[in-house]
Amino acid sequence: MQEQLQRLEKEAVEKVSQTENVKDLQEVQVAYLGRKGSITEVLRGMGKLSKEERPVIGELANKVRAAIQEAIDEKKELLEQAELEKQLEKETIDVTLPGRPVNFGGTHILTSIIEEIEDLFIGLGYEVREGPEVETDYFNFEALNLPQGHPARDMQDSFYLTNELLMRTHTSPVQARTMRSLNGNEPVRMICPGKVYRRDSDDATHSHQFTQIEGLYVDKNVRMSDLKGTLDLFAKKMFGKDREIRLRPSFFPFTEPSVEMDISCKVCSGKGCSVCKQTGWIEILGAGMVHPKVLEMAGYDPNVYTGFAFGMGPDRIAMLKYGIDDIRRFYTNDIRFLKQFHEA
Ligand code: 2NL
Repeated sequence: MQEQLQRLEKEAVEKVSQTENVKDLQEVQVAYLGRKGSITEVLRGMGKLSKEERPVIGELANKVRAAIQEAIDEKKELLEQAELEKQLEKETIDVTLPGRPVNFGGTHILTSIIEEIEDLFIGLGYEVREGPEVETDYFNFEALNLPQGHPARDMQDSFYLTNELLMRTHTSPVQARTMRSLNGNEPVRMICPGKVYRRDSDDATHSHQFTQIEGLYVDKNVRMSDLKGTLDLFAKKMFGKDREIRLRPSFFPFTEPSVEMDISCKVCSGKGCSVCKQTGWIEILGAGMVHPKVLEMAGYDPNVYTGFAFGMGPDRIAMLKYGIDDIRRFYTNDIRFLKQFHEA
């Protein structure tokens, strides 16, 4: 039995030294020291030994076990060390490699235009206000003097969601809501930018969704000359101080009188060219004095309060400013187009 144990020790230590990974090592451990391992098997035969032999073999068995265990532990540490080194080598980072380029996003050109207009009017004491894109028929039309049956309310032109709800066709309802919330006894100076929706077929100059920015100034003694001065300042700041403006009579249901504003053509300085279609002037926005009915519906006494309003399309302004030929370019997200308006 003594010999058997010594042979097993030699055999086990030999096998341990031959293992190449932790898993094989564990198998050796089970094979010799486990509950059904060879050493355990030998010890089962101890019952047959004499009283004198038993402690001697018992001690030897313990030594053998300890020796095998020690060999396993040592080998395990070696293997683990080797595995760690292999992993570290695999994960080595070459800090001298050039970095991967990071793609930065940028502000959309329409957002830039809107922010430029906002900044200008904030400087004149206006507040920026936003409102819902899903509107009620009342605030989108009725409150703006577009009563039922008005041609602009045609189902053909708007995206109706229910009988009462539609995608707003302009940002004016934000202004109607704001006026309404002030109980008819506070002045209003506000601009409202945002997305608007029309049931149009998309082409180079039409999009079913585009942007609008409107302005509203309501107070006692607001006059047409205030509107003209404000628009002149806007045109010069936005398009250059050598620009002239001209107001032409026009019509909107929510203003009376109504005007359209042109700026003198920068390309030909008013002589006439293809950009201004030989007129020397380019149409920029619509405006007018707020219709007394609109003031009244919002809770303002039109005999005490007057106001002006204007509305323009940032899409059109960006197209004019940068010579963009197709409104759809703003919405089809070709990164090569959008990138042209980012700094560096
Ligand atoms: C255009 C013309 C305009 C307004 C918008 C307005 C709003 C209220 C009351 C009165 Cl709450 N008017 N907005 C007035 C005149 C013209 O927009 O051509 N937009 C692209």
